Amino acid sequence: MATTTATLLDTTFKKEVFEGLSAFPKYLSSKYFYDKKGDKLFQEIMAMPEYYLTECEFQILSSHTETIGELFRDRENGLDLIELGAGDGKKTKVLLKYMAENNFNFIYKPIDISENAVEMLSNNLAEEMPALNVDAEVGEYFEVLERLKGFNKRKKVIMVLGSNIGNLKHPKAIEFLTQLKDVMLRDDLLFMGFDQKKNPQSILNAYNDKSGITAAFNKNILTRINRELEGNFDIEKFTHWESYNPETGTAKSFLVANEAMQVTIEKLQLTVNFDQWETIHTEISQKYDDKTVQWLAEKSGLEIETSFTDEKEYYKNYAFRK
Ligand code: AVI
Repeated sequence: MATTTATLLDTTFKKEVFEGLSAFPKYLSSKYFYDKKGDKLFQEIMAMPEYYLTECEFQILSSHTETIGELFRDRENGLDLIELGAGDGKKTKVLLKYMAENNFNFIYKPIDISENAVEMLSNNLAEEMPALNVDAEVGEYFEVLERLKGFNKRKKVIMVLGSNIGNLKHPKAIEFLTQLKDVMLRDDLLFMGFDQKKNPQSILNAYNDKSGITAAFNKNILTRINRELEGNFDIEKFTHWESYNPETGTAKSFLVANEAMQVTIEKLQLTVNFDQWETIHTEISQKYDDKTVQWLAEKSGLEIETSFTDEKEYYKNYAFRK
């Protein structure tokens, strides 16, 4: 009996890879960068001098710790600090330490799509800050947000660092912000990082480092298809390509086929033909300015309460209320 498409495409990963590689132009979602190897490569990206985002946000949280901490505080009932996409928690620890040392009554709830990241963070916090009340969870943002609706009724501070919102196109970003607004109560806060528009060369360098770590990160999506879906991509035949449009603030990553080739993906019963120089679009990393963030907030029913920036004004963290 012939396998039906529904039986064949029985996971979101399979379905989205099938759709993206059958489309013209071809695309794949950057959310699939993050397997064990992808997580490790992203850690390396965050430590690269070219990838200024991490250092800028760390500087913001370190130089405004008290103001940010006091913005979060609820002296009467305490608060729940929920972090979406917590990663290794390096930046958050600055705030957690301040809160712990200044008698905040709070629970820290880190949420990440990577089981690996959540486990490492929980173990690390248990060792470094054993008195901290941590309630970690693995899950996709949108799915976890649903569950947050029934969460404690005391103040919630939802934190999304790392300019993770930049990996969503504006309509999806508005959908995401609107869903966050929907789980917020009147006194809740949303604290979010937005990488800012700046000298275009610095942005290109951040996404096209000389050591090739970002290239390996981008290509990891093909390695993953080879391993998990029995594909036969010849990774060496693809070039990592980055573009930045200073008008729209959109950085885009592509994989470019260096020659014409045919790729088969057994588990999808799919043959993909590439012309020479054909592309797979893999990621957007949106850069913002105050006007754009204000527009996103208005579209999502949120209000900007305040914002914090670093010395070079490369990056901003905004606090929103509903
Ligand atoms: C996770 N995200 C915000 C990163 C970014 O800057 O778009 C992922 C990344 N892609 C290439 N370098 C880093």
